[in-house]
Amino acid sequence: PGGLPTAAARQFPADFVWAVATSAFQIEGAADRDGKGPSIWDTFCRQPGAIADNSHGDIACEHYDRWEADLDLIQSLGAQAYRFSISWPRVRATGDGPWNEAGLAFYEKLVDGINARGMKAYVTLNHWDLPQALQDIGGWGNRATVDRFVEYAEAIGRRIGHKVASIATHNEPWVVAQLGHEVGIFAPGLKDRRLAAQVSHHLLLSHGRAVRRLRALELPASLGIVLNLSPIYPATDTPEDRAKARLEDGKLRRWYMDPLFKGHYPQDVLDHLGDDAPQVEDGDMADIQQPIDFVGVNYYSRGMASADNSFDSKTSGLPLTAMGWEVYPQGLTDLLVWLHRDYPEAKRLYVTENGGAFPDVVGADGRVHDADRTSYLDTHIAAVGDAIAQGVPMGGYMVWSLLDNFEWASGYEKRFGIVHVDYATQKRTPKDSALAFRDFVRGLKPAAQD
Ligand code: PNW
Repeated sequence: PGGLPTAAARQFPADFVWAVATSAFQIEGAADRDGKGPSIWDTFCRQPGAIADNSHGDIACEHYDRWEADLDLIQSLGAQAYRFSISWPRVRATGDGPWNEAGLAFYEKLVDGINARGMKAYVTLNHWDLPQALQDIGGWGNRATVDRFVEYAEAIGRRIGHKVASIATHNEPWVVAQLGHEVGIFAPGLKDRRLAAQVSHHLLLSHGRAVRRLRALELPASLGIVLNLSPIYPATDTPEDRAKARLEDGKLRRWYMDPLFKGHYPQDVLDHLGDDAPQVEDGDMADIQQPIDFVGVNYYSRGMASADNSFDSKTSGLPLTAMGWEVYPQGLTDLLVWLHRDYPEAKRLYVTENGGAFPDVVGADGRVHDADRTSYLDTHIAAVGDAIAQGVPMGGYMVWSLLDNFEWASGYEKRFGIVHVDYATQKRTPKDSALAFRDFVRGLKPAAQD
């Protein structure tokens, strides 16, 4: 086994799941085929200046038509599971009217194809592509969207819930609330702090109520949620920077983890929000605190807090990815260890996304030599091994991403794939990092590979 030497020196449990991840809007294309309605990302992409290369998701990786070959590819890379998301407006165009049989059938055959190849399906219900028709009546700011989401969760549970390993309600509610409704760089592109706080509450409430509805179906699937988390370090040891780091950790991590596992919002963040704190109705907090089976952690980099915002990643001395994000594998170990220490109620943790955007170097041999991505994966998988050695109950590790794809506001310019996509021809070429990942997984579990 070659390519990931640091990771290979670590111990992983025999049932640890090695996987690759994608999301619907970023790969499917087929934006208006077979009864799919528009999502808020279809709309946002048409807003001038919203996307770096003025691109959109109409075609993307054409996964809607190429799903079978893509599943063959995932299997050939030795993945034991595939994390993907369902496009809500593909299965219910307006989020409220009739169900779209063609959309439901697409995901059912995808899951059947995953299972037929001996892999497990890890489903995400909301990876950001809310039906535009729901946005037109207030989107996640409207409490009625909670009810629509629970209906959607139940429909998916009934259709495919008995043949998937896992269902996550939301992907990265912080990103939806903050980047979508306060900073405004992601769909729906709004800039309103009070609205963003209310959105975060409705996302959490819809999570809890969807979990309760799915539990009633008595499915074999494990149920949970996926959060984007980073350890937040103070830039210096001053009391000011330490206080800033605590507040930033409150906004990113405790704002979601405290309601999920302790039944309340963190008081310091509520105080910080003041009049912008969300409206919470009787029973909401109990609904949010439904027991779940796992928390998925998406980790890309550390966070650095300085009271005067003077910290600059460009001068930190750490290597940077093409996104400008610092490469800091120790942050993943710290994050997982601290998460388990603070929230032992979260029974199992997964790394549901980890990876990096790097420039691809195509060799004379036609291969894609992405040594920096291979190194990133190696050191971060080793960091997960270090967390396991410290007693963190880890369930698996999922590479972001299987394919180069639509990287949201960055369009197609940033490439996160371990498989290269030539968008002119849709040709897939596994990069060196994909081959290293395959060899690493094979080397770890010789019995599981025939
Ligand atoms: C995640 N941030 O997004 C998403 O789950 C993926 O769909 C995405 O492709 C991947 O990470 C890489 O970006 C994030 O600025 C985007 O804090 C931005 C942030 C965090 C997560």
